[in-house]
Amino acid sequence: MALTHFAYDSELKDMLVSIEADGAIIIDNLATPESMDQIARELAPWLGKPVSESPMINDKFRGFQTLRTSGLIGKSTVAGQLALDPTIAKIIDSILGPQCADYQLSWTQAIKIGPGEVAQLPHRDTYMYPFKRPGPECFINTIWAQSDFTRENGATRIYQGSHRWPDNRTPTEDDRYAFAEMPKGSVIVFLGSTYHGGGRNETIDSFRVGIGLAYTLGWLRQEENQYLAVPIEKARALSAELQRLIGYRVHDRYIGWYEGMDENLFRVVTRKNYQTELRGNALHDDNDPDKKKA
Ligand SMILES: O=C(O)CCC(=O)C(=O)O
Repeated sequence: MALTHFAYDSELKDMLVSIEADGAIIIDNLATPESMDQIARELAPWLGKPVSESPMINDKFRGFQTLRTSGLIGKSTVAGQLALDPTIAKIIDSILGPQCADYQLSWTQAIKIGPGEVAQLPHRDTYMYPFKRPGPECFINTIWAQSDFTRENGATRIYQGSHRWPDNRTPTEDDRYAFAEMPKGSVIVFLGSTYHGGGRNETIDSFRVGIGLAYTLGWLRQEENQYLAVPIEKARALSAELQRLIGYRVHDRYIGWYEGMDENLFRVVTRKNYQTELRGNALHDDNDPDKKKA
């Protein structure tokens, strides 16, 4: 089944219903083609290299025909604008909000899949967090189409409904997946627990460029170390909103403080009565009835 596409001004509640059903949605043309051209220019010093000089290590998971660069908030002003997109913010807030006082940016990566690349191993972005699945979300990813995403050039593959799979269920050959086919400027939003992977690039000359920006709970360690990834002089020049988003703030009064800190950091929004239902992974869950039987 194809993924559901929304217009940039669609109702939030409709988008949330679709994410709950499929684990992913596409919002068409949320960014302008001009901003996508600008980000391409900003990232050209990294993405313009041959794949053999990829700033990130090429391996079986990351692909041998794929060029990647991270630390995007320090490299591109457009990446910062996309990270703060108000439509995305409402979605993230609705899904991660019940688990935290405020969410934060976790991972940034531009991914340029080149001709001849094979399909990436399907995976969940939440592997490194030992919470039991299915369950409340701790991570949401967005991949913006800097180029058109097509089935042929490596559009992300999404296993619809896989966010409901238990921990011990992984994709098999029989599982069907949808392609995140979308025009440049569109974005796919998917849950951290949704199985997905970069697609195979069957073309001889077309590159698929995605701008990945993922978010996590404000109290959880970010996947990418934003304090090191964004040089401090660049971080100082960001807007206060973006500084907070990448982690320069205190979560709910007590996580992330330091002696001599700016007291304004204490003034971040504190969500009343948030209460996470995240629990440890089933492998370590003493309350799991199946485990007791064994
Ligand atoms: O490039 C994509 O479409 C997905 C990439 C991805 O999931 C990853 O590298 O972890």
